[in-house]
Amino acid sequence: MKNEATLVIIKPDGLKKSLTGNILSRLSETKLKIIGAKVIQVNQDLARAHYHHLKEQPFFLELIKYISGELHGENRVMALIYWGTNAIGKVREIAGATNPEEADPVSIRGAYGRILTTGLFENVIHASSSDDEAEREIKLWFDPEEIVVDLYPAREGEMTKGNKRCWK
Ligand code: DAT
Ligand code: MG
Repeated sequence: MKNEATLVIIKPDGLKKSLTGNILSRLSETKLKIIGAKVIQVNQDLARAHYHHLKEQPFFLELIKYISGELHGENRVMALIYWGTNAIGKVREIAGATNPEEADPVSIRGAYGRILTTGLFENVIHASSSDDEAEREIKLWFDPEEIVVDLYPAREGEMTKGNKRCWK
């Protein structure tokens, strides 16, 4: 079996409810390796790019508010890359079904998720659903130097990228 990489996002509800430790403990049951991790604020562009496949859905705008923290007044998410054999399937299994009420009760979404009165699934974590999606998402959320394994071909860039800040 080949090694795979998969993107996990602990969404704003997970951080707001102080579930980060619990979720990381559950994910460690997979025995996969964390090869990248950071806490970031999700801007509109990233949110829309991440969920572009759902842009025709009636819940799209609320989903963007959810992942960007507007729904919870909590603009942090934790982004992680897990790596190892069958990483995508292993993480999807422990994450549980998209709908937290249909998810296995001992899965992460089954244990900690809920459905909002608006109907949006507040399901605590994101997990990549295929190899292609994982590559697209990891390249969207991480720069090559933030990952300790050379996952995909990269090129040398300029020392300072765009408006990226550096220490004084
Ligand atoms: P997943 O996150 O399991 O890959 P997805 O990519 O289809 O599922 O959807 C992304 C997010 O959108 C999901 O985590 C919660 C929300 N969502 C999906 N389908 C929904 C629905 N029918 N009603 C409300 N929210 C939904
Ligand atoms: Mg998905």
